[in-house]
Amino acid sequence: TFNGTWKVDRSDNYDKFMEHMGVNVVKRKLAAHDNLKIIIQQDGNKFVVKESSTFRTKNIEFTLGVAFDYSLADGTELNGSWETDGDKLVGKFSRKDNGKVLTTVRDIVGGEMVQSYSYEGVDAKRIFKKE
Ligand code: MYR
Repeated sequence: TFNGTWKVDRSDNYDKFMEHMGVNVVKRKLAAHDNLKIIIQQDGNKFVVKESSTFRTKNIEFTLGVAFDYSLADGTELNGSWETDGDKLVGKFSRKDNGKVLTTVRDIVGGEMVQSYSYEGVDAKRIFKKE
């Protein structure tokens, strides 16, 4: 289950990933230490996600398989949805500015939540520990 409070512990290739997304160096430096915390509450197909970081606090509600809007901390707007694939959550989102697709997967591995991101052939991961 994904329910709980997750704090980012470490990231893999996140700077390169953001660079590929077009995030400028100043924001990338800040994002490297964003202290991202994600509180996930799942009730059947419905999710409430409370996101907080040094950039912002945000509440997101969505239903599996139903598209919703989401904006990244730098203002980039996405639209897409999460679905389940076995024990994983798979998100497929499109950028509104260029139509390109960002896919993301959440998986629990050894008690940690691993979120991987893929955009235009560049992959990154952020790994969260449960609080
Ligand atoms: C949520 O479940 O947390 C809300 C919806 C998340 C949508 C997709 C997140 C992609 C984040 C990519 C970060 C890359 C920054 C350049």
